[in-house]
Amino acid sequence: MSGERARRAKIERRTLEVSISGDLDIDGSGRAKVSTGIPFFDHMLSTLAKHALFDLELTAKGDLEHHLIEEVGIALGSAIDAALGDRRGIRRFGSALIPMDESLASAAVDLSGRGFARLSLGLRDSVEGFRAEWLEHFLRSLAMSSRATIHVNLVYGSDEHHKAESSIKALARALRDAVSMDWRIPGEIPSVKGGL
Ligand SMILES: [Mn+2]
Repeated sequence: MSGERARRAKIERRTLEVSISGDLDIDGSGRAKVSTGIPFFDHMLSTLAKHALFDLELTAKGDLEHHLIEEVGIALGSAIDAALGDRRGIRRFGSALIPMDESLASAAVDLSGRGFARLSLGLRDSVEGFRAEWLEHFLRSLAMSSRATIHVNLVYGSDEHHKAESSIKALARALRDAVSMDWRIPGEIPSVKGGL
């Protein structure tokens, strides 16, 4: 339940290097239609939407994969920020501990209004052609532009695919809680400062 305002935002970002468009509904049910031209990145974005219960449509084209990943992070984070509006009545915090086979990852989110990321994903090799450092780069861009404090840590794991996927699932599940409306405080800003 989100009150009267639909918590949706258009995704629109064009630079000389990339072109990104789409739609985000943070009160969705996890339906994703994602096309970035990078199969493993599509898999991670769809997984994020699925477990955060975001409806996400996103198409991205660009010159270099590195540019694309960074700009998608910025575009999606900006859409989350826009969909959240003034952040009244949200739960604000979320955390999760998620396994995937031998891998275990933890995530904690504070929709604080301050972009910050502390990431330790333990990725060493590329996954399906997706470079190890790209996932952290994406998450850092997402944290900054969504104005969220995001901590993601791999507790342990050995399969690179599982390490990445458990990390994204943990973040998704934490985000799902953090963006949810808290029925006990309708219309209230969950901060003693009075603003997020
Ligand atoms: Mn997978």
